Amino acid sequence: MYRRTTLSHNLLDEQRRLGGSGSFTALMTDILTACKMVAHEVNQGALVGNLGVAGSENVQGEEQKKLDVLANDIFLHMNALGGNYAGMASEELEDVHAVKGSADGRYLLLFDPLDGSSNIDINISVGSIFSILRLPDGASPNSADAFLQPGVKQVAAGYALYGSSTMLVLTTGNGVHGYTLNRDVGMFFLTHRNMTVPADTKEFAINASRMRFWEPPVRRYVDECLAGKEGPRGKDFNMRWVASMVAEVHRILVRGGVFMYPADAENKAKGGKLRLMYEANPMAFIIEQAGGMATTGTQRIMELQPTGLHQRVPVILGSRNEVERIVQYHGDKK
Ligand code: AHM
Ligand code: MG
Repeated sequence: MYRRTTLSHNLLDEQRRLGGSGSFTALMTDILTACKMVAHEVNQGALVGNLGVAGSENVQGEEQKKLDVLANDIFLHMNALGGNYAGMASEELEDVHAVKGSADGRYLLLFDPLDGSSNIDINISVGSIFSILRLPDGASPNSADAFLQPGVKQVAAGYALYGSSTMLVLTTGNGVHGYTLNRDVGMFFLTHRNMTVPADTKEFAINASRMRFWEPPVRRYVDECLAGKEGPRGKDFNMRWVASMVAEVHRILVRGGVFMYPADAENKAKGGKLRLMYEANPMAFIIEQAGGMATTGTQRIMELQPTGLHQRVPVILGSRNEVERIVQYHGDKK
């Protein structure tokens, strides 16, 4: 371990390479601190009374867990301290959160402080997802309009995975690297350099309890996978569903696969299940930087023009050849 690079050093290298002022490095350091604090709270669990519901609902009408609220407070507080962000937006807040006293803040932070909330109480992996945008010239961080930029404009995106170990996976548009937290030292060390999604896979992830709502292209893809060696694909597939997008994306980055939360007959009116600005876009950026693909089925996720802070979109991402096949099935409409 002692010969490994730390995330802080890699950020400084990147700053030198880009000739930056240091504010990006500083804001990333604040995110790392927030993630370490959330990791600590998740890890403490029932010992400090962190499990269970908070007794409130978020803007999406979803029941908040105590750790959702705590993780949101940690993100808001830690990332405001450095004065690098002009504003923030969170899954847990209806409106944008302008950062007071940060007239010089040039960046916007969007985050899901604790994704996979249904897994909190059962000690299964959860994570934090974040996306960083520039504050457009002349825009006000008090208005959602400043945040409504397509995913291709992201400066950086990443997630923290609170699993059997805590990891931070990050892209600044120059590949994807993974870092593992040494809790005793309190630092993230580079453990996964240049993460790459294999183009082919024999593994897919979808919530199959929604099968009755699926549209024909998704149903066709899954049916063909399930038919195995005897079917048109000529090989057996395995299936996974953690119900934590961070864990699913991490698995795909490590060994390939496809993750789908498609639009279906039940969720179509809402646009899908997952949120574009702080779930789909950052994960799409990471997956594309690792050589994979991320689509709604008919459009590249990162090219969507957002219309709302909490907009939902269909998400199909992962191994390139499989995602291309699913896109083709959407074109065929069979
Ligand atoms: P959350 O942000 O409220 O936790 O919801 C997002 C999560 C994703 O992590 C996961 O892929 C999906 O919701 C699971 O959905 P389902 O409950 O249908 O299995
Ligand atoms: Mg979420």
